[in-house]
Amino acid sequence: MREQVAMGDASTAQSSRPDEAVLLRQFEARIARGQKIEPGDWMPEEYRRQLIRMISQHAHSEIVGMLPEGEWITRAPNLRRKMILLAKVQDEGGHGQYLYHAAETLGVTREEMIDGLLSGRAKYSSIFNYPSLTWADMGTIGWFVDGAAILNQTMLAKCSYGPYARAMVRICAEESFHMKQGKEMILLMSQGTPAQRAMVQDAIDRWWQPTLMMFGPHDKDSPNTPTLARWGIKTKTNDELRQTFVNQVAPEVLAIGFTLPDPHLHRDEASGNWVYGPIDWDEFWRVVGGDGPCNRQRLAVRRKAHEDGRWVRAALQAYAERQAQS
Ligand code: FAQ
Repeated sequence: MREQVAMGDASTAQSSRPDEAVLLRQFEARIARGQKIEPGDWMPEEYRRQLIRMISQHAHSEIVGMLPEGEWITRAPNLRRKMILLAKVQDEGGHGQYLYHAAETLGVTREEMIDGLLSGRAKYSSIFNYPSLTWADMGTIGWFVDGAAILNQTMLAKCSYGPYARAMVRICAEESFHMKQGKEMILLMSQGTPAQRAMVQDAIDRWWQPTLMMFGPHDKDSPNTPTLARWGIKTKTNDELRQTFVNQVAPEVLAIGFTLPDPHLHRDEASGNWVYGPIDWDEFWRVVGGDGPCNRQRLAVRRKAHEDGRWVRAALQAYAERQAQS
């Protein structure tokens, strides 16, 4: 009897709903035509899962990414630099908000995402687990880290999921300002005192490899890329973006009289690419796994911020409930 009911349900469902394979074909045809997928549209569960994974990790990265630079706001050398840094860190907070909103359109709640971050289950970019030791780190983060983020995010601005792509358009415009202020700062310091130049060289030496790691593992070790590429979320691979970054930034670093900490680095005349040496993937996976120089510190700061904000959330909730009743 139970079996009959179950079969009856299935046949009713089949007659009233197009077959999953047909839906998938229509979905993939829309992506192939360059149309965006929007929140209410049918999508494969794996597409939804991948997007939630990536967008929430991205949102967490923006929020944790506020910390290495936030530490320098009170130590900026003058008012102009303080205003620029304050605006940049505030922008990162805004990016996190757009991205949490974009992920919410896929059915995940803000609470679930924040819980993932604070419990240590969720990932965020490895780069933000390195310490910002000197003022030159502020310029280098802008130049390298925002520069790397822009390359990745310009690609994502064309991705197949509408809310993510649209969030990226504004984020990229702001990241572009971030990158330029970093580059300008380093350019200025490159013309400064020997102590300033030494400080910049030290920052470049510490941030170069972690920035290359930001793009993710080599393509052969990147399990998510094939699915993301199939459905138009990633249109370039980790290695392609990393190579574009090295091609852009390596000659600029050398042109202003600094070196990069890579004895293998050279320009390959045949391809025009700047060839770089091996990346320390053991270090990368250690950092991603929670054992980087600042992982514990970063999460402790976020947990405290969450606790400190508890009364604000409670007040907002109470206000919303009162409004709903009136
Ligand atoms: N850190 O299969 P793949 C910014 C994980 S925003 C930690 O290649 P996928 C702005 C990956 O999640 C920076 N984990 O993964 C700013 C996966 O694990 P899972 C963040 C990493 O997704 C600037 C596993 O390794 N940007 O900087 C990392 O195809 C300055 C296997 O990897 C985004 O999030 C990593 N670096 O490619 C803020 C952009 N790389 O999840 C403040 C959106 C890989 O299966 C100051 N995300 N993993 O357990 C993406 O484009 C991609 O997710 C990639 C990774 C390219 C990051």
